[in-house]
Amino acid sequence: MSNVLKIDVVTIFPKMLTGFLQESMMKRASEAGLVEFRMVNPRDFTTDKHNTTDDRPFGGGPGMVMKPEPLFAAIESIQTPESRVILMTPSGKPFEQVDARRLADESEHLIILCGHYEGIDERVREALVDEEISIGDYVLTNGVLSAAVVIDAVARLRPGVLGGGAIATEDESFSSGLLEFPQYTRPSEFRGMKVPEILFGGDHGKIAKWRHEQALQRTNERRPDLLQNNDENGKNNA
Ligand code: JF5
Repeated sequence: MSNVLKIDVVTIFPKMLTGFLQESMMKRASEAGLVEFRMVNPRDFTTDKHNTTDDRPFGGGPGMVMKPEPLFAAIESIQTPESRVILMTPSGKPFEQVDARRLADESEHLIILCGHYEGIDERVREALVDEEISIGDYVLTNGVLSAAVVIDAVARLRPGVLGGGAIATEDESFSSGLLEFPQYTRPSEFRGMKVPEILFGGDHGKIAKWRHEQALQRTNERRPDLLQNNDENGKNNA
């Protein structure tokens, strides 16, 4: 079994992703051969002279709907028995860290379909889509930015992508079920603002306890909903 995650993004706006994929972590991941990105443009699968990818909704109403033929042709050209087709849409299941973890652990080939306008023809959804994901309760002009969010969250969890000692995923927010504790670096005093003394003491037990208290306090203030499934020790039992 190969360790590379193949991610195909089906969109009529591929240039919206090229900057993101060519910088930082995504760039390093693909250069290292850990993730392979491809852009697949439904417009390249049209057969009419205007390269039409959308049309007015049957039954009337505002906006445009993505036509089935170019989407079927685009997806069928890249589908394999291993691929999983994900549709980005505000009506999908809200994306969480556990979804990123599952997709990172279980996927070999992701096909991410980016909708736009009023959405896609329902027959595409029924016949081709395995899973529908939302990144939050707001509406974007198209699914490309939400695809970028999912790609980033999944790719960074693949083995080798977070290089060096940076892989501290068990310490992170949403893995522990708590928000992050405050972090400080040099200088120890900046414009009269001091770094908490406890962080200089070298007592790692005390530091861990302080950080945990800070994380609990911060979570209680900002995201009390996250504490619902935590026990008295702050351990997440969701
Ligand atoms: C889209 C119809 C897709 O706006 C989004 C989105 C928001 N949260 N998650 C995804 O995707 C674009 C808009 C309208 C289908």
